[in-house]
Amino acid sequence: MKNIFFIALSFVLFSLHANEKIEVTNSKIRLVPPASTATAIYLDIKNTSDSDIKIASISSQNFPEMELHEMAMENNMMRMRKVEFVLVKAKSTTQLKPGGLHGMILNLKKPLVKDEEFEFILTDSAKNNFKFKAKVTAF
Ligand SMILES: [Cu+2]
Repeated sequence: MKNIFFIALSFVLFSLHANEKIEVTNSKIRLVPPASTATAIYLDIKNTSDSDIKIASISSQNFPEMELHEMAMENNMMRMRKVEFVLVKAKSTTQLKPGGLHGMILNLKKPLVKDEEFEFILTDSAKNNFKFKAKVTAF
């Protein structure tokens, strides 16, 4: 019984610790016209740990269809394309920002409202989840 308690406790401590590896700042969802069915989310992902982290997905209960994207030149045109993961090196910050990497929200079911806040989850390649919030912002 005692052992089970310790296993449970160390699991809780481990998950709490795992959550501290990443700090999200500057998160914002781009406000788009009501007719738009897609938008982007931008954020800075800081990795405070000693090992590289691969962000494998971004998700939200409010937005069932999300992807990680990058902007890239293709036949002299800037195009978006899906990426398998976003690398955040040890003790470094990776920015998801306009013109570069971003989270894509597809198939919006209802128009976004300025200043509305939603919760998102970043999941790394080891299946650790990192929660953060982002507000709908006009820019
Ligand atoms: Cu995109």
